[in-house]
Amino acid sequence: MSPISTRRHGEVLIVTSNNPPVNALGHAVREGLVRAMDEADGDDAVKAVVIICEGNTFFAGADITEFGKPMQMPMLPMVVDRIESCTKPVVAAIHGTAFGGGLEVALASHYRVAVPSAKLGVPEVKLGLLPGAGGTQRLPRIAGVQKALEMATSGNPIGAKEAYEIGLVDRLIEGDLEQHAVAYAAEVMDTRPLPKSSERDDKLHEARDNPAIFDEFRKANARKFRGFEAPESNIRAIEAAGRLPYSQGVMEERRLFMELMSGTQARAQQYFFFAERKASKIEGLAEDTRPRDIRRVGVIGAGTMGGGISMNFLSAGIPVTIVEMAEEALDRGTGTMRKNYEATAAKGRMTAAQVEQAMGLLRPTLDFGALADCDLIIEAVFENMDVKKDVFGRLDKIAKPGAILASNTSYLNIDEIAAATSRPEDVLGLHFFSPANVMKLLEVVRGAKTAPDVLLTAMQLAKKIRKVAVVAGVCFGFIGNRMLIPRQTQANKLLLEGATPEQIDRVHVEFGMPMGPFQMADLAGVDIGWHRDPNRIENIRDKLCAMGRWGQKKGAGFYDYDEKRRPSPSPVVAELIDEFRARAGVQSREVTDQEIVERTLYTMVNEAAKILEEGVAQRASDIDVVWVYGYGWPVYRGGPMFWADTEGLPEILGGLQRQQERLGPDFSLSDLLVRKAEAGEKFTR
Ligand code: T1G
Repeated sequence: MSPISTRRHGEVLIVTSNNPPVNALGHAVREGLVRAMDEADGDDAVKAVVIICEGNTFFAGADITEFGKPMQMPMLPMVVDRIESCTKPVVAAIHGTAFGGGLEVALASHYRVAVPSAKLGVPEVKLGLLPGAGGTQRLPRIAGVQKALEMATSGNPIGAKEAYEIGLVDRLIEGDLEQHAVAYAAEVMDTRPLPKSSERDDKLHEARDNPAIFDEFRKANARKFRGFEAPESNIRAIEAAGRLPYSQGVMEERRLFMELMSGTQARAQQYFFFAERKASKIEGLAEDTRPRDIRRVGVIGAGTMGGGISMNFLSAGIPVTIVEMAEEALDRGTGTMRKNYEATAAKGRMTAAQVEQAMGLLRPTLDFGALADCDLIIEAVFENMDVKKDVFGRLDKIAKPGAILASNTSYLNIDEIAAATSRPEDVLGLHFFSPANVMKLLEVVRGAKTAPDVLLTAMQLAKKIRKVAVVAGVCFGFIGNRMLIPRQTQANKLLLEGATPEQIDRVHVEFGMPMGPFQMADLAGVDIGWHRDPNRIENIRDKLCAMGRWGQKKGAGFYDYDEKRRPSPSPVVAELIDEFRARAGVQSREVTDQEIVERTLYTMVNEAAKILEEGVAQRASDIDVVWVYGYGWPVYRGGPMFWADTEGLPEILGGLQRQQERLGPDFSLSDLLVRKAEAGEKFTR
C-alpha cells in the first residue's frame, strides 16, 4: 500500500502522503509522488494539484535511514523536477516542519501555502550535507541570497509568518489546511505561465550586484563554521546559483552534495542524529512503566546551579519552589534569574510578558518545609557528601510520599546519598551542566535502587525542559567528568615533561574542541575541587590556588588575563612549572602534538571503554552524546567513540601501548578496548 494516495475534489487532485512518523521522503513516497504527477498530467479533468501530508508534519526531509544504502530511483532531485514540470499548478500545503527535501518539494511546487505554526528549513548542514534536490538553487531564487545563506548554513528553520513576508510562502492559512489549500488551487488553476522557482532570478541580484556577499558571509561566520566542511559547501552551491543558469547550478549542487555525502563528517553527523534520539531510550524498561506526574519542582540552593536549574522548569511552565538558608542569598539568586531572563528578552528571544510569566511561577522561600508539596526536589548545595546527606535526611522527613528526590552532584555517589533516606527507590542524580539554563546535556544518574518509573519520569521531564538526557550509572564522575580525569592527569604530567599549557590547549582546539584543558580549568575555576589548604602543595594546581590564581574570575590562572579577559601565556606559570619539574627531577623534553593526542584523547577513549564495560553507560553512542552536548566535542567527529572507530581501535590501542611507560603506573588498559581492537570490531557500528 503506497504511502501516497490521490483523490479528486472537483477539478483539484489532492495528493496525500501518509508516511509516519515524519513523512520522510523514502522510496515509496518518491515513487508515489511521481505517479501522482503523471496522473495529474494525464487527466484533463484535473486543473490543479494540492500536495498535503497527514500526521504531524509536511515532508520532514529525505529518509535518513536510507543514507549509505544503494539509492533507489526515482531519486529526490528527479521527483522535485517532475513536480515543477507538471502541466497543472501544484500547491504545497504545509504544516509542521517542511524540512530539507520536504522544503525542496515545496520549492518545486508552483505555490506554497502554510499554517502559521509551520516551520520551513533546510537542516541538511546539521547532517553534514546540503539541500541536494535543487534546494540550494531554488531557495535563493525565492527567499533571496542572504536568507538562503543563513538558512542553509545554520540549518535553523524560519516560521511560516516570516516565510510569508519574504515570499517563500504565498498564503498563510487560518483554519482547515486542506480545505483552504484546495480553494487556493482553484483560484490559481488558470494562471499561466506557471511560476517556476527554477526560472526566477529577480532575487539573485543580491549576489550579482554584490558578489562580495559570500566572502562577507564567510568572514562573519568563520568562528562558528570552524572545522566543519558542510557550511562552506552550502555557500559554494548558493554562490553557483548566483552565477549559473539553474541547470548548471544544480549540477554543481549535485557534485558538492556527493562530495559531502562520501565524507567522514557527514557520516559522523548522521550517526549523531540517531545517537541523540537513542539516548532517550531506557534499555530493558518494562512496557507498562508509567512516569510520575510532576506539577511542582523544588530546588534547594539559589546559587548559580540552583538558579539555572530552576529556570529550565520555569521556562517550561512548571512552577518552582526555591529554598535558601539566608534572605540575602535568596534575593541574589532570584535577582540573577530575572537578570538572565531580561538578557534573553533584550536579544528578542523572549517577550517581557514571558519573563513575567516565568518569574511568576517562582516561589522563593527560606522555609525548607515549603518543599513538602513538590513532586520533584533537586538539591544544588555545596559539593560535599556530608552536606548532601544532611539535606536528604531532612528531605526524607518532609517530602510527600512519591516525591522524587534528586541530587545535582557532579561526581558523588548517589547510592550513598540515597541511603540517607528511607526511600532510596525515589532518589537519583540529575547532573546539570553549567550554565544549567543553557547547556543541553543532563546526565540522569540512576542509583542501584532507583525505581524504573523514577528514571522514566526524569528522562521524559528532560525532554519537556529541552534537555538531551543520558542515563548514567553510579561512579566517580559518571560519564563525562570521569573521562575528564585521565585527560587532566595526563595534561598535568605533560606540563612537567616539557609541554606548555598553550601547546596542549592548541592541540585540543585544532582538534575541534572549543577550548583545551587549561583554558577550561581557568574558565570553570582552577579552585574547583581544590582541598582549600594553601599550605598543602602537591601539584601545580595546588600552588596556583594557594597563590589565588583561580582562573579567569581572578584575572589569572594557568594564563594571565587582561581587563577584557583575553588570555596570554604566563611567565609566572612557566616558572612554576620549571620549579615543579626540577623538584620532581624530570628532564624537560620536546613533546609532539601527536603524543598529546595519544595521552589526552586516547586515554579518554580508554576510560570510555571502561565506562561501557562497567555498564555505567547504556551504549557507546550515549558517551558521544555526553561529550558533544556537555563539552563541545566537534559533532563532525561524531563523539569520542565514533572518532575512535574512525581512527581505528588498533591505532588507539597501539598509541596507548606506545605511551604505556609515560602514562604512569595508575594507567590501565580497558579489557573491552583490547578485545575489540584485537577482534577488529568497532564501538559504534
Ligand atoms: N528520516 C528518517 N527518520 C527520521 C527523520 C528523517 N528525515 N526525521 C525524524 N526521523 C525519525 C526519528 O529518528 C525518530 O525515530 C522519529 O522520526 C521522530 O523524530 C536531499 C538529503 C522532523 C523536527 O534533517 O528534525 O532532506 O526514534 O524524535 O522531536 O536535500 O525529527 O521514533 O524511531 O526527532 O517531533 C533533512 C530531521 C534530511 C529533519 C521532528 N531533514 N528530523 O522532531 O521527533 S536530509 C532533517 C527532525 C535531506 C535532501 C536532504 C525532527 C523533526 P524514532 P524526532 P520530533
